[in-house]
Amino acid sequence: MPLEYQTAGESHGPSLVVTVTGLPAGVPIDEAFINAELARRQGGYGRGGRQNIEEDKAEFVTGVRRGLTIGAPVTMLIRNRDSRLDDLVKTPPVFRPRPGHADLAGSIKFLTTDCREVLERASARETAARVAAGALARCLLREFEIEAFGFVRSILTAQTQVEATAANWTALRTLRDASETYCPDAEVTQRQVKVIHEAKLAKDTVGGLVEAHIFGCPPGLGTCADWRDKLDARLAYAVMGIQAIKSVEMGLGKEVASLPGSRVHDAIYFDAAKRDNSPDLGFTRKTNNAGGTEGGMSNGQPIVVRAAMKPIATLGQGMPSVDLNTKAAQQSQYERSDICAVSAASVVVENVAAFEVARVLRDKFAGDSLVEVRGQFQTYMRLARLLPLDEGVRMA
Ligand code: EPS
Repeated sequence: MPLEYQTAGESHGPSLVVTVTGLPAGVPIDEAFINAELARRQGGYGRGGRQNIEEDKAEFVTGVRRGLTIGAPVTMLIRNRDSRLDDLVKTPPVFRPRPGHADLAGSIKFLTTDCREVLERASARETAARVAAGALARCLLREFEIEAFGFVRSILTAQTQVEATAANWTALRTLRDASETYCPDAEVTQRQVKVIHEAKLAKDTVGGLVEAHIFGCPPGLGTCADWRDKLDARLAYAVMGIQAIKSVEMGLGKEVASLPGSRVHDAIYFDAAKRDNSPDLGFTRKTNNAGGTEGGMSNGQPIVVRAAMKPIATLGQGMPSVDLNTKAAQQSQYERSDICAVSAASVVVENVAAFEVARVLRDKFAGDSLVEVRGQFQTYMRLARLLPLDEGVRMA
């Protein structure tokens, strides 16, 4: 069964729910880690009043026994404290759509003039469920020493130039965790805080760039044989599906278009000392412009995904819009919201990207129990290190 997930729930409904199918039995569930990721998603400078109300926690309602998966669908429930969906006073209709939100297209789609019908499900509140799914999948990835690290690269024009590598990412994680904006660069963090504060004073909003790096992937996850299961395609699909994301890149991204091949492609070397203890099996590179995939497959280098988040669509000053009932020109409706949620988006992208890596890992290493999956993984790694395989091994 493929590794997949389905979320449900509205922003101000009773709860969010996510069901993850396709995990093998025997995966240890690190609840503290999942809840820490949920808490991180709630933070970051520039968040609105809602996060003072919520305290996101995953309650396991199916698929887990005594801290281990049992090979059945795993369902997690996250309660909304600000639950008021049926209260027409506290959640009144919204007739003046916000440019940039789902309001206009969604209300026409569902043949209503009340954007509330649409915005409750479209809300980025749903990303809590996606983070829970990704963090759960990371409990499986950890068994194979695959780790994810996400951070904020820029907010508006305040951009860090730090480079994350397999050697420095844990040190960067400490810097990130000390940063109000989740940027592993103290000087740039200060500039980002200033940018967000100025946007707040101007009743405006700001977006930015986030990056996720996934370390420890062996070569050969994903496929070159079918476009639907290419790892880079899966990552792009999943990350573009996050609220407010407008572009997704891997590695050098769009810069590949303006450089010659000799400066884009990552030359291949072999270091025998790394053959047995490195996910690249000793096939080293001095650059990682490809962002860890070639031909739709992981190539043993870190996976690097970058995404651009647009500014939040709910502006304190409003934007020119139209009343859907009267068609009269009106400013868009203001509802309590965030000024900037780029920090939160970095947590979402980190976990959403990790889920896709877990998905392709499961595609390659099937099996009902973690013991079987681990056995298949180890066999593959052993054979890959033995290449070229002699006739005896091939026929065994
Ligand atoms: C959102 C509007 C705000 C955000 C929300 C996304 O919610 P509220 O209307 O309750 O203030 O805070 O994000 C979250 C609740 C969250 O947990 O990330 C929107 O319209 O997309």
